[in-house]
Amino acid sequence: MASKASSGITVVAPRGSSNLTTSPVLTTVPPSFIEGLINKIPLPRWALIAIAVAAGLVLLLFLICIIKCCCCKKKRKKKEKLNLTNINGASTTASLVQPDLEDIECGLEDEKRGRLQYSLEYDFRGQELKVSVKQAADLKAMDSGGTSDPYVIVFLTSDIRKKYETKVHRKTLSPVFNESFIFQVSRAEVTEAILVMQVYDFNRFSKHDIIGEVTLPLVDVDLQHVMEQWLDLSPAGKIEQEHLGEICFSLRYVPTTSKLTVVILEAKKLKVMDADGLSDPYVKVQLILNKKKWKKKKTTVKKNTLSPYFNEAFVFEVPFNLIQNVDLVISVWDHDKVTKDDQIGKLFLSCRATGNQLRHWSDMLANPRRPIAQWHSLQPVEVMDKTLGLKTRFKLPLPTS
Ligand SMILES: [Ca+2]
Ligand SMILES: [Ca+2]
Repeated sequence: MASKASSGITVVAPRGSSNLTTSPVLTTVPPSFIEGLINKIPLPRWALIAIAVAAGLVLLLFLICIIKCCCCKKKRKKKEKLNLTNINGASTTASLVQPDLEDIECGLEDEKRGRLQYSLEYDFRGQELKVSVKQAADLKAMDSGGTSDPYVIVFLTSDIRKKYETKVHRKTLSPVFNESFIFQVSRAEVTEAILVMQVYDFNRFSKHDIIGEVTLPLVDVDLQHVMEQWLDLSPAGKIEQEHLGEICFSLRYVPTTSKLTVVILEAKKLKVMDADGLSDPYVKVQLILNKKKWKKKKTTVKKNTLSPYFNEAFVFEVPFNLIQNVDLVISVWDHDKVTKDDQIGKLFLSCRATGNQLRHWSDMLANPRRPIAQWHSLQPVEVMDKTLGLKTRFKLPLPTS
């Protein structure tokens, strides 16, 4: 006679059988806990196995999904961008803290660098050379997106410290600049000078790449006439540049609380200032209001290094009505035990700054409450002081800060 067990498995118990040991129902051995549980479920065993396999697959898919989502989030964070309008009304694009993916070099070596159109005009009476950067075409793509963010640096070898910079044109290989720059240069000097126009690719968080340059010895140019022409860019590196180092810091401004926070993060490739081939750098953070020194703070000294890591934050109170008139001056110094400390280089950010510095300042103002980090190249001290209109040797009376 067949009796149906609760598990749905039919067992046969021979009626009247006295020999219990040969009974097919081995009830003397108690089933394990899991076995008991399985027996309680009113489904056939194959169905249970199928369900278990399906559940395992679902779990595996779920895990794969979680891992994939995590990776995507990281990528998205890197690519996160904000379209801003800077204070001049020109549209700039900035990503915060994380580097632009487009700014990662694509690393392809291509012979063609592109061409540059410019014009020259020398005013013999005023002893002024007017250089107009017109446009560029077929520029080499420096970013992984197949584009570049070009701008042009213009200088004369007679005074390589006096440099002009055009605006950055984002994501284009044929930018139209139409910007003119005036160099005060005497007749005697002009024939010995070489005009250098370097086309760079802007990168927010890494070094700007040089796309190519045009070098033009002015002795070969007939300055009696206005000249306009296209020239192919050649590989850069002919003109030696003074390298003072680079510095990375973040800026954050909260208009409602009037707090300007400057975090000095790190510096690299600093100029060697000491006989041992190293320097002892520290950073001064200074605010200038209406060309007068206003507030000043400095980091600790990092001994014997050319790539110091600071990560030191400074908070200044700057009311919103004054932020347009303030210059933020960042200077890197070398500490010396016996002699006076030397300045390695400096730069300033404000509404009257240019190029990279103006961009960082505008991005800060366009993104209240957000810290925005960026690398900057240090500039020669004398040039910056001249631009700021500050006296280098004589200290102005300091207003109490
Ligand atoms: Ca770029
Ligand atoms: Ca030193």
